[in-house]
Amino acid sequence: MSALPILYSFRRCPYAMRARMALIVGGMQCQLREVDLGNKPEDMLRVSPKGTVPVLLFADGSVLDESLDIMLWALSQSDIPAWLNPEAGSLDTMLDLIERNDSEFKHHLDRYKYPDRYTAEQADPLAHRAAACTYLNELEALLNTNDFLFGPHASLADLAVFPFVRQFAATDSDWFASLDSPRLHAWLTGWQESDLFTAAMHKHPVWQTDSAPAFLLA
Ligand SMILES: N[C@@H](CCC(=O)N[C@@H](CS)C(=O)NCC(=O)O)C(=O)O
Repeated sequence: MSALPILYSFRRCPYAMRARMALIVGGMQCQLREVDLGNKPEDMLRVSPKGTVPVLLFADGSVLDESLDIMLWALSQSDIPAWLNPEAGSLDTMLDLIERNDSEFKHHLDRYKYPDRYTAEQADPLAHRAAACTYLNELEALLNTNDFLFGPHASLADLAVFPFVRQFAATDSDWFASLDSPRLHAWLTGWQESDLFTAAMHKHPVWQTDSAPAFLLA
């Protein structure tokens, strides 16, 4: 068991969610350490001083502390359903869409969901909600041709983007349901109800140095 990688995670963090989903898809067993973001473990900060989750620490001491790097590593270990080689695109086109999720869409999502954190900018949450729809409309257009973002099967892009769309939708679920985006609604529901997401959202108590090991894969 000591050779297993250790994943420092936070259940409700969208970056950690997508890393956990990719690790599960890749069949990568890990020791899971649920982190209290208000009281981060020193063991985690020692290997990744920037203090964000997820962090994946390997037995040889190497570290991946960006969620996308963890996903790419996990899926490349066992890319059985070709999550990195979608039918309707390429790794590069997926990475472009993910990059825009992580910059443009996340920018608007944060200002829509947490306007109190951006009072200095005088952020108008509804203006940011409207701006975020440009990205969501692009997702809807992609989903018009296929059930998933880059083809008839799920891919890296679906996993990477879904937790952020979920967060956006939950900010005002009635308003989101009123959008004329039937393909996006179906895609989001499918992911929210998936066995993969259910497995990734398993609850673990906050890790303490004397906790018994917990594992990502049941
Ligand atoms: N670029 C990083 C971002 C990770 C990130 O920002 N995670 C948040 C939680 S959702 C975090 O750990 N924030 C630090 C804090 O709240 O102290 C990644 O993709 O892994």
